Amino acid sequence: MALQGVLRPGFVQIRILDMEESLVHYRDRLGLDFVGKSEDGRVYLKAYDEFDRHSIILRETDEAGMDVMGFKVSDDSLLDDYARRLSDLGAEVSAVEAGEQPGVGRRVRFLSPTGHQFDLYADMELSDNGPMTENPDLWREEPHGMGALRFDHCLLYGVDIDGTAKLFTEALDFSISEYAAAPDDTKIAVFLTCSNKAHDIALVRHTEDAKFHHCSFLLDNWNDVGHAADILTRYDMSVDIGPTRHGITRGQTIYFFDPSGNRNEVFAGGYHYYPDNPTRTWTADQAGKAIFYYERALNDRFMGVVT
Ligand code: M3P
Ligand code: FE
Repeated sequence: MALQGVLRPGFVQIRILDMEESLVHYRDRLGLDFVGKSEDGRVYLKAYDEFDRHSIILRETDEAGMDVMGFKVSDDSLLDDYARRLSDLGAEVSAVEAGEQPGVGRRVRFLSPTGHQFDLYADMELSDNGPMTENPDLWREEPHGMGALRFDHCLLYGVDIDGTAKLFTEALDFSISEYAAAPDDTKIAVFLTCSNKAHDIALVRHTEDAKFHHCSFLLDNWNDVGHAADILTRYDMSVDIGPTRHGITRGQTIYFFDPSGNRNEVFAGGYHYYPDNPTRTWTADQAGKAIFYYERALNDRFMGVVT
């Protein structure tokens, strides 16, 4: 196996204001499967094409946003090495005990300079409702709602995006696939990958730390992005922008809000990244095209509304 180390975003724990309406949104509209509820009230969901037990965790509280984003690592023996590399670079590192989330092993937690919490973990139980493995059909149960295949990435906002990007590149071996910079070379947005995907996490410079811009789910194709748009209108859901396309990453996309005001994205496509690829760059005067390739203009709500 060539792909080792940090494999992919594995989970995100999202703060929501009302569990019942959030379940309608994430289960019935996005099309995730309900996995279970823990004693503390958190609800666990997964997308139909994911093998692991869960990927989305909803925690009911009085303020929307993201608690923590978890990355799955190929082997438990790597966790202590990552913890040391992160703390050598000045990150605050702590341990989360096995079982804090049902079916999940020990986690290494770190706080980034932009004020976001991230976890690294190597072990999560397999779902008994994951993709078939023997003579596999396309799916065990036909996809419902928007038909989200998997949790794909998050975009996070904060002040010191260079500091957070440095942790991901120097301690966790991510690559910068693409970035946008101001005329003085200050980075405005950084797209980072640990895989063959155009991005696994993205950061945008912002005046406030610890902000959540969106979590994103993969769809199969452009027609499914259109189907997602049909669902958004049918159920009178709050749309941000789209269907459209990104210049950065080239994904075909639509953005909308969950009932608590957290932004979600569903997308299809995007290029394949290899670690020997040169970094793609965008200048600030082309930021409109970079973000919305068809509109070629930014939208204040997209840039300004975060949880
Ligand atoms: C994406 C994506 C910026 C760009 C967002 C791009 C700067 O969400 O999935 O490619 O907000
Ligand atoms: Fe995105």
